Amino acid sequence: MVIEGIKRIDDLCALAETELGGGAARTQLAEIRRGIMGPIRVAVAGREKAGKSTLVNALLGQKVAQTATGTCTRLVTVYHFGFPERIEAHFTNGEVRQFPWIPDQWPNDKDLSTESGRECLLHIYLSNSRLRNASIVDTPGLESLQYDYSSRTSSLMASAAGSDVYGEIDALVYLFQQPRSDDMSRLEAFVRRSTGHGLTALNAVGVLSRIDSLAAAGDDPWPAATRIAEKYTRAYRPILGSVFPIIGLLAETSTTGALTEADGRALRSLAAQSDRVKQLATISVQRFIDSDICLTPDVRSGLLSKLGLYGIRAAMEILGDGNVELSGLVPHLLRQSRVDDLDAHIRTHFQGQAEVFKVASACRVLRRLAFTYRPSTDPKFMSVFQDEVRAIEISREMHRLAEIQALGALPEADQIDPAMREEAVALFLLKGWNQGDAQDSAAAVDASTPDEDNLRARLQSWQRLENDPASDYTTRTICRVVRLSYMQILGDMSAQT
Ligand SMILES: Nc1nc2c(ncn2[C@@H]2O[C@H](COP(=O)(O)OP(=O)(O)OP(=O)(O)O)[C@@H](O)[C@H]2O)c(=O)[nH]1
Ligand SMILES: [Mg+2]
Repeated sequence: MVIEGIKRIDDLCALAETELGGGAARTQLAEIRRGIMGPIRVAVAGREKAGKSTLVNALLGQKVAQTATGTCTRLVTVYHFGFPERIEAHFTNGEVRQFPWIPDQWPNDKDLSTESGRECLLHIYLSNSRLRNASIVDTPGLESLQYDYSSRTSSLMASAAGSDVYGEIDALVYLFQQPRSDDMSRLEAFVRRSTGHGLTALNAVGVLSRIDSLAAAGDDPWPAATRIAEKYTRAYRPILGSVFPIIGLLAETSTTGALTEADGRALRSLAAQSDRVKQLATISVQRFIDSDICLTPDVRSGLLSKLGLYGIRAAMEILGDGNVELSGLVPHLLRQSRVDDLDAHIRTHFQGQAEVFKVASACRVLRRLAFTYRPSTDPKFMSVFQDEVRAIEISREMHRLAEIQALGALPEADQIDPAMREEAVALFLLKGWNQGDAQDSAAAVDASTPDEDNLRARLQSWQRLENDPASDYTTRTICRVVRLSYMQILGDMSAQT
């Protein structure tokens, strides 16, 4: 289903392309059109070395993003479905350079710089069917530039193709590497910068990454990981839909088919050693590297880079009984990575609402373009442009987004009494506005008397609470959304009679 807002945005961009001239504005309009017609764009962000690129590879089932122990991802990189497979570097001045996609061969620094030192955004097109329903955006670590946190974030985002890259994403996966005392303040700072990007618990989730390093070798990291993830899910609820604990490395190795037959043989010969030898050799990474256990140093370090110590132990345990083949080992490791829960969340909660999120992010970029003064642009056009952006923003489809967000905020709105909260849930969840059936909508709220007077009375009580100076921000926001929902129903009812 293509919602009407998408077509309106595409038409508006086509019109603006001729009116706003070339350069950065044109690049942004092209970016909006590409984004609005394509699948949802999910960004993976977080601290340096949190395992972002590893997770990107795991989600794609293909080792495309570079991963390393030193700082690695330096440019925002968007992976799209497309053919021929290629890399496009989009520069801030509108210039686009193309390179063939050859695995493990990236354009060098010279290819990706200009005389004025402009940065670029990389678009990589791959014939990977996992990209059909969601494009994935890999980002540099939040501390990879040497500014203070907030300005660094904004300059990082603003540097991407002359636009704010977070205006061009529709959903976010935020990685926490290890629980740290400043996680909350960092995420809050990130979200403060991103509120203009419309990230809410609906289209943002957290990931507690690299779970295998949470416990000492030989101990099970999952009880602690589950406890921390639950604690973070509660603490971050208004911002993140949920926090998933995962072992990204195991996920990447399993989904990308990185384990070779030779790895399988090496793991099997490890598994055949006595328990004591195995235990001693895998006490620590260093011990495993230094040990003289049956494998060459190269094979040992290869296994470590694909599985980590936890993964090697897990594989030995699975292979221990001698009946499991390599093909049987991989699904076990994938399950142990627990990436499937995150994958399912992205598919149901992000892709399921993709159209609404895409219109919302396109509107945010269009709003900036529409309200930027340009002496050479026809003022009459600018006023039409601004009116149309506002009209799309307050259209039914965008109100749906506000309703979904308000629904997410209701549990925290303790200034709203339980009966009114229940009324709002019924209104948001059951309201049949999408089909424009006002009677059904009204009946969802009040099955006994779905008449106009009754709805008006309800609308007024929400309005009173909205205008009450004692109401906090969340309460006022929810009241406003409910009031507008009632106004829509009333408008539909009068249109139908
Ligand atoms: N043991 C273990 N290592 C991991 C895991 N996830 C990633 N790594 C390793 O950690 C290192 C950094 O991973 P990346 O995916 O490059 O991290 P990043 O967040 O993209 O790093 P930057 O792009 O430099 O910010 C790599 O050597 C990965 O193999 C994990 O779950 N467990
Ligand atoms: Mg990276």
